[in-house]
Amino acid sequence: MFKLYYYPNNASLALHFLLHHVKADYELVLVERESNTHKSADYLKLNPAGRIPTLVDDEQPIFESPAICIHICESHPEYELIPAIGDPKRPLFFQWLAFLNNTLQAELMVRYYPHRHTNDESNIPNIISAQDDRIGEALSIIDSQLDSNDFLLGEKLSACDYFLFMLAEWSLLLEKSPMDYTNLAVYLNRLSGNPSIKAVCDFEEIDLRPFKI
Ligand SMILES: N[C@@H](CCC(=O)N[C@@H](CS)C(=O)NCC(=O)O)C(=O)O
Repeated sequence: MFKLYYYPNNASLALHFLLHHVKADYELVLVERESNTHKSADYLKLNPAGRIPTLVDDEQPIFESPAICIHICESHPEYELIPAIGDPKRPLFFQWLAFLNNTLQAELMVRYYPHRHTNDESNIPNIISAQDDRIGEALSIIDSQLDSNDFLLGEKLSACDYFLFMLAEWSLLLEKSPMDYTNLAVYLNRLSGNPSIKAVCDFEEIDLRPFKI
């Protein structure tokens, strides 16, 4: 039995897609961000970083979304959302998951929370503009990968695609949205019809209309 500590459209979203996809036995626990519950003593016992998400598997809390992502996939290998040990695609799975979390997600965090990265308010517009360029570079790399691939790893859906969909959704507000990239637009439009994405976005009240082409 899994317990996912989540908040709508936060870094828990990709994991919510995965739990839905593998028909896991899971419970959702809403973390009240408005009242800073993620900084409460009880929550910090589960996740000392005070971030969302946390997954509790039986008694074991796990934090960091890529770690949780791999754990969910490996708990349900029959769904093949991660290539098996020995499959040449497995290192590529780790490569893309790391790129999504350590590069694209990290750059988005700076973009949306620029005040955490300067003590001088007047720097904020420069930080945002620099981040838009860096996010654009990451999206271009992904767009090229999708030039001849239906999914990030090739012809088959993996957990990386759910992770990317979450980050693309966060990026919709940028001046150059992911829907402005030729291959990404087709890919995201297709993913927006994925049954787990539809069900979870419906539940978390996330509008999928921007992904229509
Ligand atoms: N590296 C972490 C980052 C998680 C993260 O930054 N979550 C955001 C929500 S999207 C959060 O908890 N923000 C609250 C805060 O930074 O205080 C992960 O991928 O799990």
